[in-house]
Amino acid sequence: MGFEVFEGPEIENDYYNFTALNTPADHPARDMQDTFYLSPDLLLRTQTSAGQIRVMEKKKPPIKILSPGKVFRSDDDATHSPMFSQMEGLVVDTGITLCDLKGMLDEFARKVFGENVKTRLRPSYFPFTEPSVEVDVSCFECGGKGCRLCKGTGWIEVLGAGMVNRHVLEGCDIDPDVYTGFAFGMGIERIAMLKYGINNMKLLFEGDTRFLKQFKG
Ligand code: 2U9
Repeated sequence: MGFEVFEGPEIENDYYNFTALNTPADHPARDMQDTFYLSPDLLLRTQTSAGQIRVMEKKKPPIKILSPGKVFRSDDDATHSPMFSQMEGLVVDTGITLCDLKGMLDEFARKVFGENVKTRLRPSYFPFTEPSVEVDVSCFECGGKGCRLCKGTGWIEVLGAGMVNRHVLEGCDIDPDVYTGFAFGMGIERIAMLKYGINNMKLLFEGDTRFLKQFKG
């Protein structure tokens, strides 16, 4: 689809991880429970969007980047790990709309989950996108009729996305009255767990060859 891959640093400062992403100092996402701080200003990035700000500061639109990498959050149970992998994407240009996002997501869903899979957007909230959406795919197990995997709803949540908040563009000296953009983010392990029916995220990090063998070839 013509994305350039960009990888930023795993250690970030407060500005790139939070402030530049329209997350004010008193926002709950900054809570010490979620973020691993190394000093009052330095932290382990909680999202790869931190690095994408650096791209927007240096390069002016058109921007079309994918940002894969490890992120860190103080969260630990069967479906969460303190270190996991994200894939985020960002497209900024003149005339970019939510329709462009939906078209790209439809193609992504078909390639990853199967040709007959559809997507739907539900309203959500993230500080860095407005409007924000959660993205569901039609259940690839039952075709949307309702089963155990989709908990009878016919839909499975796979990622978050939205139109880049104008404050985020302004902070990078990009005029939000001229340029618009969409962004999306997903947890790669979560996508793999759904696709391969894995019930514990730790299995993906332990390196047990009895588990890994199933992915050979
Ligand atoms: C810039 C501005 C905005 C990236 C986005 C999400 C929505 C999202 C979660 C998915 C599962 C994080 O790994 S997760 O827990 N992410 O829902 N991420 S929009 O938005 C950006 C990116 C870059 C400059």
